[in-house]
Amino acid sequence: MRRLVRIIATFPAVLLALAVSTMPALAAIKTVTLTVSGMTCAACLITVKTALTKVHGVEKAEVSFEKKEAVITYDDTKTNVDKLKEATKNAGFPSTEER
Ligand SMILES: [Cu+2]
Repeated sequence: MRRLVRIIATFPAVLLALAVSTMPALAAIKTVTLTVSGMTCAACLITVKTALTKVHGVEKAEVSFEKKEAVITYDDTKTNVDKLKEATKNAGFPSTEER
């Protein structure tokens, strides 16, 4: 009986350890907003969106022509903001991170 109590008592600690060890995987998904310059029509938007979506690690790229910005959801273990900025620049639309 006493052993059972001990097992029950250690259970939350095991759960906590498990939660902490799986946390980096959850924290890896990030969202960044980039201000994209040079977009003059809807085709530019598609170019920027395609360029961003092609980057390995990008899950979603919402590009707004009116707001001149791109909201990108990405896995930060696979890519980073510099690579995203490089992708829009290489497509002909330099961007900067919004803060
Ligand atoms: Cu255009």
